[in-house]
Amino acid sequence: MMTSRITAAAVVLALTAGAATSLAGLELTTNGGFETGDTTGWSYFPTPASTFMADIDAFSGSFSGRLENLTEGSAAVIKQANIGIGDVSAGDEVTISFWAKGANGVGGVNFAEFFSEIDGGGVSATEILGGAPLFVTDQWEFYSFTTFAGPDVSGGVTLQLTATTGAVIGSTSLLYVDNVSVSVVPTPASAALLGLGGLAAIRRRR
Ligand SMILES: [Ca+2]
Repeated sequence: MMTSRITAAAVVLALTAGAATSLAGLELTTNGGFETGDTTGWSYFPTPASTFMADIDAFSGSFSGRLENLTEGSAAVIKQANIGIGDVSAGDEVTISFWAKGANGVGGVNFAEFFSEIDGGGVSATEILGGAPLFVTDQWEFYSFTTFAGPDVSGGVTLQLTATTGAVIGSTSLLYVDNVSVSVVPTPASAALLGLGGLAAIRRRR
């Protein structure tokens, strides 16, 4: 599986490099650094005892995003939802990165997930970035993932971050994020098709 993934990435990277002078991506997020001082650009799905706010405990600039969930056995969720409509195409290479820290009590975890959205509802691909919880610590750390847009992104793409608690008394989850970025390197049609082929190969092997 790793071989397929690397090969697909290499193919798309090589074609993209040949077609463009720069690999700099197009940024899709709004207020990824929370410098508006509020949660503009973010969708929030609370639990009975969760909070989401801009916080002055920032990695850079003046604010970060602070998501805390104190309800056992639940997930508080924030999203950059349905971003990049018209800018991201099927098979495009997408890089997701952010700084994060946090504190989790008794089974609390944090996930970063990436969805390829279909216009009108549903998804064409979902991925837990890194394939596991983020394992945040009390120090700011950098997280970066490269993936590919799914076969239908007519509804754009979504980055979802969670503060997920376990179903045990005292389970809590606190997540700070800053400089959240979702960037796409638009690919020529031929590269997008090859990228899709690579994705299909990866999916078949799962
Ligand atoms: Ca910031």
